[in-house]
Amino acid sequence: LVTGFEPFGAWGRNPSAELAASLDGWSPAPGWTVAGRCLPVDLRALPGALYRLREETAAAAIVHVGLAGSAGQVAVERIGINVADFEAADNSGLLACDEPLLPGGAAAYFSTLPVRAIVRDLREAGIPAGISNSAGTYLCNAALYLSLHAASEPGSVARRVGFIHVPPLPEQVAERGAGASMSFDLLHQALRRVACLVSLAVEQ
Ligand code: PCA
Repeated sequence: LVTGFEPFGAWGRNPSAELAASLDGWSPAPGWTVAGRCLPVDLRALPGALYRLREETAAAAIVHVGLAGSAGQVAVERIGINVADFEAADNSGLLACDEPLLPGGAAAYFSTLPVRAIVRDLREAGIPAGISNSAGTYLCNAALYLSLHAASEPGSVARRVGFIHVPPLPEQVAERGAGASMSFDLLHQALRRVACLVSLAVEQ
């Protein structure tokens, strides 16, 4: 399962959802097919959306993807934390403040993607990438934390779960005036490489 997010805030486009859609149906390895889906930028709707996608796909691996306006490279997230604390409202108008995602839940979960191997592979392919130690405290961190929590429960079929933040597209940065960007083609290539590595990691 590869997910992106719908547009939010000042971003009229979200490349993450377009990337997920562009991978839908693609086979990264024999016996594997990507389900590319879109998640809402809505904290109250997110747990249900994640649950339905787990039920629909029974995915052996989950790679969430989101837009990070300030990212200068493909950022492979290392950790999801048990907090929602928004600087701007989500698409439902909710402005969460110091809210646990799961009251009484673990403080944090580490990504179970091979984060170091992914970064190494992308860099070797000429794609700027790095490990990020914070996915923020908005919807992206929420998706990472909630999916890692679900994967830690008995009976879960998701063996590898993680999150990748992508920079905005060049045309998005051009509109705003300044900042780093990466082309859709390069991001698409990056996610294909990630899907291959993750399917291999599950089979190992
Ligand atoms: N990025 C936001 C939420 C949706 C998205 O694509 C984030 O980084 O939390």
